[in-house]
Amino acid sequence: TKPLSWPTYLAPNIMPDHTNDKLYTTDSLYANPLQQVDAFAFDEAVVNVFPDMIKRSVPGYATIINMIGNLAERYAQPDSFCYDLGCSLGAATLAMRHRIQAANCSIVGVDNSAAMIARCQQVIAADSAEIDVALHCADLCEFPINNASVAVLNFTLQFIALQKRAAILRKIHDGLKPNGVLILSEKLAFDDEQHQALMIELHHNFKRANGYSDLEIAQKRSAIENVLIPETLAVHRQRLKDAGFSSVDVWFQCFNFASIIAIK
Ligand code: GEK
Repeated sequence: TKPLSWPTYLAPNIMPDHTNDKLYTTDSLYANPLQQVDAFAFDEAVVNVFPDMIKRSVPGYATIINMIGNLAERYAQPDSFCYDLGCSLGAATLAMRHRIQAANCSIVGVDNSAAMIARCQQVIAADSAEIDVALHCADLCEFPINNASVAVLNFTLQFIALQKRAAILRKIHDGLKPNGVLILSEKLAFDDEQHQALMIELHHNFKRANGYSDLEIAQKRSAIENVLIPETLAVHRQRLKDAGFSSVDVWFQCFNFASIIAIK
C-alpha cells in the first residue's frame, strides 16, 4: 500500500497538503484470501484506509459531502447546533464548517468509534475555519439532540439496529427547531427483486472500476452483511413521516445509494 495525500475530497481546497500526509493508505483490507471474514468494525485499520474506502465504495460520496455544506449553509440558523451523527473523520463536519454563515452556530460531531473520533480530532485541529466543533465519542442512540437546525446522518443509520432507528429519528425531529432539517444518506434495498439485483450488479461494477477485485468485493460483502442493514426508500419515508417530519424527499440518488432531506 502506498501513502495517499490528505483526502482533499473530504472538503476540497480546505486541508493543507502537508497535514497528516502519511496517515492514510489505499484500502487493501480484503485483498488477500482470509481464513475467516470477521464482522466489519470501525477500528484503527479501517480508519487508516477510510477516505480511500468510502470514496471507492459509495457512488456520489464526494458530491453528497459537498452538497451537505450547501444544504447547511441554506438551513443553519443563528444560535443553534448542527449535528454530524456518525461523523467518522469529519467530512460532513468540515463541509458544514466552511459553508455555514449563520451567527453563533456550532457543530457537534458524534461517533462511537474511539479510533474514528481520535483521528477526527486531528482533522478538525488541522482545519482553520472558525466555527466551533465539539466531538464526542458516544453512541448516538443515547446522545441528546437539542436546539438543532441541521442534523446529518450520512451513511450512519444503516449501522444501527433496526428496532432502534425509529426512536433516533423521533429524537432528532424533537431536537430540531422549526424549519430544521435532517439529511439522511443511506444504502438502499429494493422490493423488486430484478431491480435489487441490477443495483447490486451496477454497484459492484462501480467498485470494480475503482480497482477492487472480485475477491475484495466478495469478502467485504460478507464482512458487512449483518452489520449494514439497508432498507427500502418506502420504509425510510414512512418512518420519517411517523417521526413528525412534514416534508420528506430524495435529493440525491445513484444506484442503491440515496440521500433524503427531511424538513421539520
Ligand atoms: C462521512 N458520516 O464520512 N453511534 C455513533 N456512531 C456510530 C454508531 C452509533 N451507534 N454506529 C455506527 N457509528 C461519515 C461516514 S460511516 C459510513 C459514516 C460507512 C459510526 C461508525 O463508527 C462510523 O464511523 C460511521 O457511523 C459510519 O460522511 O463507513 O459506510
